[in-house]
Amino acid sequence: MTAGNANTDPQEIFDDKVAREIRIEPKDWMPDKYRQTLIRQISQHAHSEIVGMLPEGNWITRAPTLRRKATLIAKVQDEAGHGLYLYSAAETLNISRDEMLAQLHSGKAKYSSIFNYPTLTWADIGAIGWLVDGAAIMNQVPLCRASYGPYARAMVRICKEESFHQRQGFEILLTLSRGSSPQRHMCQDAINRWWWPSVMMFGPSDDQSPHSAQSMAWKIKRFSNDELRQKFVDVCAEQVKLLGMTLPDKDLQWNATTEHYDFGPINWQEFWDVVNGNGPCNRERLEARVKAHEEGQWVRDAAIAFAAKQNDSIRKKNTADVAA
Ligand code: BYC
Repeated sequence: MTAGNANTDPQEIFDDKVAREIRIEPKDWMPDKYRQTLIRQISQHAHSEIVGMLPEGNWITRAPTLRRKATLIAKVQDEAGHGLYLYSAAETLNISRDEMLAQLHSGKAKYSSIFNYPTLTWADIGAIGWLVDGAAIMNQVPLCRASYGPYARAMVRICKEESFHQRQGFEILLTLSRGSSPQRHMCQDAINRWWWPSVMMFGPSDDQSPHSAQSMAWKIKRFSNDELRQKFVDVCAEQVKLLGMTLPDKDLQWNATTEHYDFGPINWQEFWDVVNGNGPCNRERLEARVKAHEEGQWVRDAAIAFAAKQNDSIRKKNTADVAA
């Protein structure tokens, strides 16, 4: 596009903005498939944050010390906040929050596979922080540069908070790894159970990922699923040494040629079983979500009534001001 020769073709204006790294904003024209892709990804991301509160919430009453309890409550509360920023970002694409929640509750919309695994011991809270939040950071930092403005801006704060979450998880594991023999065993056992599901979080391999190519062309995604997965493996393979623990992969080995860690085959059958609703906790998670939504109806009603009352008193004050 050249100055003085204003382009009026909406598709060309959109393509030009994406090419020049100018953010797409809610009132800009965008291709319908771009809008739908963003609604799909952002709403699924929001659902993951909200469902992700459940496995951790399970440990708030059983956290071993007051400090651990306070930290875990703060982390779970952060995740509620992440869900809210993301639902708000998705709403700018012309979908209501009620519609998104209905899609989650009916099983139509996905949420991250990782939250369909159980949290069996306190060490699982450490493993979730280190591995699950670690994988989330790897995936989400590039999303701060996503082409859609509201999503990219929401991700900045989310990533800052995820970084705190990851450290609290690692610190829990570090404490256990320096503890008694049962504590060390619990630490290794949690790593063993959470490792492969965390590796799967990045989604199907690139040749099996139907959305990646288009999402990368639109600059929603900046790295492919496999690229991010490899970065994650490389980081964790080093960090696990600080814990004096191991990752449960006999094929994990530094490759001096590629300058990356090689790793063993991923059980994609397990991944798709979990994604398709047949993981260890899918049913339990969805039931808990629907129950919380139904039981929270009075809170939503009260909030709406309070907002209406406030609007009414502002309106009355404005009328009185005009009359005075
Ligand atoms: N689980 O073509 P693909 C968090 C689906 S929150 C379930 O590669 P795309 C945290 C995918 O949706 C973590 N489904 O898709 C929260 C698609 O199905 P549909 C969540 C998965 O979108 C609380 C199909 O497989 N993070 O970390 O290009 C506490 C084909 O996949 C998964 C985000 O949501 C999965 N793991 O790439 C602690 C980040 N993977 O929609 C931590 C934002 C793939 O066609 N999302 N599928 O029915 C993304 O970056 C991308 O959407 C993905 C998938 C990389 C996840």
